[in-house]
Amino acid sequence: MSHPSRRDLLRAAPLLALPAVARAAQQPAPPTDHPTYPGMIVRMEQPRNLEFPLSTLSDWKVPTDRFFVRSHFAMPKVDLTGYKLTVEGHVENPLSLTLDELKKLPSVTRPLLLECAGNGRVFLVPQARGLQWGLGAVGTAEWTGVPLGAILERAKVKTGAAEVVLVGADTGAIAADPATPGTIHFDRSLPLEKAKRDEVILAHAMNGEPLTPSHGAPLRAVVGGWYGMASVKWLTRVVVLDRPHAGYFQTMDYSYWERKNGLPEVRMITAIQPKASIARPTTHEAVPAGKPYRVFGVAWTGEAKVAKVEVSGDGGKAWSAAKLTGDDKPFCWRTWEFDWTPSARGLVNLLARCTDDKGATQPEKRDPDRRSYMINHLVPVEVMVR
Ligand SMILES: Nc1nc2c(c(=O)[nH]1)N[C@H]1C(S)=C(S)[C@@H](COP(=O)(O)O)O[C@H]1N2
Ligand SMILES: [Mo]
Repeated sequence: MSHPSRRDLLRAAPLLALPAVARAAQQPAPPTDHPTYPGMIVRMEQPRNLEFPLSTLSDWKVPTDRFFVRSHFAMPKVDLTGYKLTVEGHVENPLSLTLDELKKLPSVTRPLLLECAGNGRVFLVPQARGLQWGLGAVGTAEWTGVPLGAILERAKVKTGAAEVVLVGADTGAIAADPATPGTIHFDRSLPLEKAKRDEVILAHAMNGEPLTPSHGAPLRAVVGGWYGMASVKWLTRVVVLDRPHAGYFQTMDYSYWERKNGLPEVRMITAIQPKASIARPTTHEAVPAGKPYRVFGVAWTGEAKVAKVEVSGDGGKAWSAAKLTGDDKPFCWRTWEFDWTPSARGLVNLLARCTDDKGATQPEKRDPDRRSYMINHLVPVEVMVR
């Protein structure tokens, strides 16, 4: 940061003499966001939506300045001194907690993965509406905060409680069909059983630092095992309901079709599907023939564990097991590698496939009932062997 020179201070002197209100108006707006890695892929300028370039992955943890950003509405300005989290609705003991009070509660630090339900949308054929995410709307970070379950315990959830709605401070209106009913907050619910689980925390720190504005400062939910839309940022209200919530972001949006007795029904998107992504080589990278190349990637799944990752160097005819590396941390991705010695020269389709310990694996073909979400069908990385 540059310090003001004496000249700057002298020039500013007349301003300092102005009444406080006028002075505030003349000052530049405070920085609204943290600096990000220059290699971030900008998927939208306003609101800012940034993709992590997965090829730069070197460790299991993604540094905060490279962690993807997904925001539906303009970033809200949350006044930190007046900030309060309220816990209301179907509870015996409604709460209103300041940030200091929240930080004094017993906290946990744990790594958790976030994946946007639209990650990989750029690979859909035909092209789908929405942000055209490639491989990098996903990341694992270390989060510090209070388990949501502990807060619900303090609020004494009444019997008959069914769901917990998490409400963000951000607001906006979506005009595209289906439109929102005017201006709404971003909100999302969790069934009470999920809300009470250890992997659901209200985080005030990310990778050992206070949350940055774009990642939801001062407080956000992190819902391990579920797609990112459940991890509500800029959290201000927790509303306990005695019935299921049917908010915009779990009906009109972030939903899919499930066929029951041949009848399609709307379901809210919840658990992450298994997926393996190849970080290196990247698309159209030149790979030498006849020499081992270390293919490197990550694999993850939602409410299960990664059991195996397989790699195919011939477009999916033959598969070989990759080596899972690093620690097996719950609700995180697993790094993997594979020594690949390509023989045939020319364009080759390299594929990776994850299977979890519940037997779920990646489909070969895209299921259109998933609309433009939960994208985990096999997508090759085309490389040039020469
Ligand atoms: N309040 C609020 N919370 C939000 C969102 C949002 O737009 N507003 N986007 C959600 C979506 S869709 C995702 S994928 C994650 C992304 O979190 P990140 O920006 O920290 O990567 O935040 C979720 N929480
Ligand atoms: Mo998302």
